[in-house]
Amino acid sequence: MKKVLITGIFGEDGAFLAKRLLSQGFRVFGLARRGGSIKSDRLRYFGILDDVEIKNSEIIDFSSILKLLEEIKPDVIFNLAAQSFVQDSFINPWMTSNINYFGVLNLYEAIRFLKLDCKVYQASTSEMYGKTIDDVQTEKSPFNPQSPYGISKLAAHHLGVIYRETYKLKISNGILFNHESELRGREFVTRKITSQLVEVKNESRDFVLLGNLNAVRDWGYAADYVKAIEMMNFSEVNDDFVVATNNITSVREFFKKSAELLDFKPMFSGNNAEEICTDKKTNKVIMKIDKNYYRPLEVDYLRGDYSKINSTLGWKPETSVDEMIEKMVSFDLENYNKNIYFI
Ligand code: F7E
Repeated sequence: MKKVLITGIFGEDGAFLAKRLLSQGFRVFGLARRGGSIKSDRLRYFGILDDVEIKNSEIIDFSSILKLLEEIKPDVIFNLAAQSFVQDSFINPWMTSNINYFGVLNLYEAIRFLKLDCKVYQASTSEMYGKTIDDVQTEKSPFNPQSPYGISKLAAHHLGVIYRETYKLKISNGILFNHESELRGREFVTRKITSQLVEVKNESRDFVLLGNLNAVRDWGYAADYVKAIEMMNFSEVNDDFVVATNNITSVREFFKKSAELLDFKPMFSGNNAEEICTDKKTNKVIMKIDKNYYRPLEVDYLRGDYSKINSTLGWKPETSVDEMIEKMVSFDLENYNKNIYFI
């Protein structure tokens, strides 16, 4: 039975991936930081917490990750462990860099030291493009990160390329654009919008407070993207692939679509920090701007071209942004007041 190690197993992608791999008969190990089990809600939600072999380890501690790899000797590693909240990387740049870059360095060095013949997937990100100049981003587009998060991920991305070329490690970098789902943490804008609008609907919240409504993202469905991740790590190819939908939606449009699904009649008025959204049916304000949610530096626009992974591995997105919003809103409606947070 093939042994798979997933770091970051308690996150959105980790849970979707563990579920897929367990159903195919793999032995799945999950790296968890000591005390991190408070985040095990997603695995519990899927009913797979007892099927995953959770190992306490620290990716930022070389001896810890070395011992873990020596013990498990995985055939396949998915490195999803990260400080993944861009806003937080401005507040905690050192910790972000430590986990997102030095953690990856530790992992590659441990593999090299132990001479493990394993495949590795590294979670790269569209945040590496940062300030974009082209309409569409491919694997060849210039990188211009706009946050400590983007820089840490770009450094890890380049490290993967170097270790692949120099030491022949079987590394693939997946440049994943934003991917969301019912399992997304509520600090990210999509799930914040769907979950808080449900609260507004149920009158336990007055309105949603948001930052920059003009930001444009290529939002895909996490379960689709996890399929892409799996395809990369189970193919003979070791390369870098963009995973995206090639469709774009602004934060304002995402809010509008979510509000309409909840039977609001959203109407936007005002400009910049004074912009509000009113429900035309009731004349109630359902969204206001809070400048605290503005980023010190913003990534305005991202749109990915997934042609390479499509032609090489046959992957394509299956869920449209509208279908995804429907899933998220339905989930938040059904689970309103049930204390399911997925932190
Ligand atoms: O922000 C704007 C915000 O935090 C999206 C991570 O998974 O995807 C994610 O990074 C946009 C930004 O995701 C609020 O300024 C407006 O422009 O949902 P987000 P992100 O920063 O794009 C990439 C691919 C990753 O790799 C990351 O790990 O929405 N925005 N108002 C807001 N964002 C938040 N969080 N909260 C607001 O109130």
